[in-house]
Amino acid sequence: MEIRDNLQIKTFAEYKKTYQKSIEEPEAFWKTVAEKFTWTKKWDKVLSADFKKPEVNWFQGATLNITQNCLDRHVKNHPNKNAIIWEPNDPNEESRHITYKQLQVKVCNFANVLKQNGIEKGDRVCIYMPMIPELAIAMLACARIGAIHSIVFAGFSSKAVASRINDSGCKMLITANDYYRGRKSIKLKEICDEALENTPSIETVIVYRRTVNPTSMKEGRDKFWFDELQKAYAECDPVEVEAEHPLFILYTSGSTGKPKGMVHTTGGYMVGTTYTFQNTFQLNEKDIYWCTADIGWITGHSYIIYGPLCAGATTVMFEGVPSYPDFDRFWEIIEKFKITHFYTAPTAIRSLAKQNVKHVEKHNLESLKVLGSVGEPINEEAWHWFNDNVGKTKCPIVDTWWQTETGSIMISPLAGVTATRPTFATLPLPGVQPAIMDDERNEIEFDGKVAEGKLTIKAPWPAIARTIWNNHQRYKETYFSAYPGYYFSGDGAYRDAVGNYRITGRVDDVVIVSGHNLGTAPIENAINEHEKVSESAIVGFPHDVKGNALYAYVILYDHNDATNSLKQEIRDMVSKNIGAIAKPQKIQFVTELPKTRSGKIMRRILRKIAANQTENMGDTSTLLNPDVVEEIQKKKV
Ligand code: 7RM
Repeated sequence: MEIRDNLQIKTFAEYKKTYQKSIEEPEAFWKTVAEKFTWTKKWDKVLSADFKKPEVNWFQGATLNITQNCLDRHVKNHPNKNAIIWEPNDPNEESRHITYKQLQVKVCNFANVLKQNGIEKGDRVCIYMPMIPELAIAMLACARIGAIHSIVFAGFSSKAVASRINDSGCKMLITANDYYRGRKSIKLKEICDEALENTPSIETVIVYRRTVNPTSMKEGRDKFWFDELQKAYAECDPVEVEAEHPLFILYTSGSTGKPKGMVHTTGGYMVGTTYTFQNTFQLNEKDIYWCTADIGWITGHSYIIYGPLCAGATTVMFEGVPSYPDFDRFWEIIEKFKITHFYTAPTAIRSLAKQNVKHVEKHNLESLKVLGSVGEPINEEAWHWFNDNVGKTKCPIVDTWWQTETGSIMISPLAGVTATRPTFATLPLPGVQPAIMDDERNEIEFDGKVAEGKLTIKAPWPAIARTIWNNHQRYKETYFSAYPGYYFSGDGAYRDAVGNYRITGRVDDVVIVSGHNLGTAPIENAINEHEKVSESAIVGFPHDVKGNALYAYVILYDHNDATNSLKQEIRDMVSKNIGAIAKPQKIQFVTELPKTRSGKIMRRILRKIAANQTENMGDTSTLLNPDVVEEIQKKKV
């Protein structure tokens, strides 16, 4: 598979034709795509699946190694092309350019470190590292020998690491001593040491020295990355694995209970992420692609590493934050590397849009061709700011809807090929069959009229997660029980008269007030329509009479507007747009909402505050802004 081959859709007519074929003859369609890849043995059957069981198998009987597709193949064709360009947190530290050849050597070298420490095919390896090339090297080294990586975002707490290690029984932990993110120093090894007090399955810890600071090491267990490399060969043959062999586990938080270890397998995930990468972003050979996500999230797995590298692209990795040393860091990096494709999150766009526009104007962004957005619905204002100030109205914005569970992009414009529409993810990628379900749980078939309801997918696609680690029952209940025969996304969607999809938000946040099911997303939308409101979050809290009542947390553009009369205006607005039943009982003006780094509001925390159940807040270390929790609590109404 190379960047531009005849699988890249180039016109709207071609999209239509390809989409039709992918739906009518899915096996024939995906076979053509899969044939572009390197397999050690071809499949006996392209697809066998049953969403009722549920069970999904792609390319059964085939064997492969994904690193042959993202490394060896390109080393043959363009060894000196940059695979990874890395930008450090500190702009005065040197950036690193790693070619495909160099990356292959580093991956193979480290794969031997894994082997010499007893890691074999099928073993789980936990990776807990900052955004440095060694994180990519560690994950690819696992894939090289068929070990299953479980990457834990480096912003997570020791408890979060320990519970993830224990859930999947990891034998090894790969980490760094410490690092800087913005101005903040993070002592990663110390966090690991705390976690390691309760992780009996870990035999070895490999520590990469990111700084020269002293690091405490436990004799017999902890080993430095470089010491181990010295002892290891540079060549390592790829281990042949079955198409359905697990490639990685990635934990995603549920609305309740412990995180779910989503299991992604090798063949389908490779085909799905690469095909969607090529078609969504429409890269050319010389383009420089930058996705600002952390590799600890699915976006980083699929669209910093596996998709781009399998396609032979140059992918940029950034260690820092958008605000350090100043709010122009993103724009500076785009100028520095002449980025052509820039993929980021609405939360980042909104926070940068709040800054003086001079930060953007200071930099030459002419290299940009395509912009992308992912993680949450992008509001109209943010969309236009991005389009006008960053894209200078010349770059299509691909608003990509997908999930940890889907593995690859599901609904999105194809850059420059299909039309964009602000706030709409628009059309499904080939092979993806979305469906909208009504309140009676029936599908609302597309008939040229608008529709709104719950978003499901009615046929398997190659990169879907196959199970939850050690808990297939929970997989079935969470995704395949609400609508038998369909995958339920947990999101709501609106479909316009020509078939464009707009994601309206999570629907699992439903509150029952006096027996009425109220989705929180539409109420938030109504509140956000007030000109003084920048953002809001609605949760339910127990109420003697109504069962539940609604609590609204509201951010204003100008906090000085926080008055009782504004509260009344907000209630009226909800009344008018949705109905009196949806009027929030309590409204609290806040300056920030608790958010994950990918921009998702943590409603779990807001629910606890509203219900006065603040003794046990649970793990708040996944928050971008943990301090905000106390602030909100203090001013509770
Ligand atoms: C890729 C990722 C998944 C949830 C999903 C949605 C929301 C993601 C969009 C979006 C509107 C988008 N995986 N979401 N992308 N909502 N428009 N383009 O974020 O597992 O972390 O989150 O994110 O609610 O269900 S995730």
